[in-house]
Amino acid sequence: MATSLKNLSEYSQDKFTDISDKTFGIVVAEWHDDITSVLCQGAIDTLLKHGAQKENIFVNTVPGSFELTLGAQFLAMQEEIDAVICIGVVIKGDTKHDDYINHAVANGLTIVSLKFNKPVSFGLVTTNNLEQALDRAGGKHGNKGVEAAAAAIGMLSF
Ligand code: RBF
Repeated sequence: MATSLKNLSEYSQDKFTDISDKTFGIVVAEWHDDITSVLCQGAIDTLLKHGAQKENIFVNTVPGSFELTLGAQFLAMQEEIDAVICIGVVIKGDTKHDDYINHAVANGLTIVSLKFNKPVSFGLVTTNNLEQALDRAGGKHGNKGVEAAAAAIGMLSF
């Protein structure tokens, strides 16, 4: 995984299970969609690279990151979905909206994952400014969508 010392979205795939028959739901927030679309593509490319079938990847959008939780729940409750990947970008502003949204999403996705006993990965990029977000969407800090997909595959391999 990427760290401040290791910038690329590297991950260990030694123990990845066969995902050719697995079904993935991706929820993408429309806020900052120029960035979330890049993260989403990173997630899709990663699933395909590791053997997922294109027809087994379902992408849905929600208005903003706050809605990722319910979007994830709509997907997780479907029996045929094996794992859910959530993508959003929340950038700090003049108010504390980012704190409220980020905590709500982190807590909400945890609950959905435990409620449905399925991997629900947290591809929420939470930054102080636009530049930091771009750095994490195919920039110098890799692509967090790639890492969110890798986490979902990793948990399916658990
Ligand atoms: N949604 C995001 O995905 N990213 C943001 O950076 C973001 N900033 C917001 C800032 C404010 C002040 C508000 C009120 C909402 C913001 N939202 C953002 C939208 C939020 O996730 C949600 O879609 C709306 O609050 C409607 O429930």
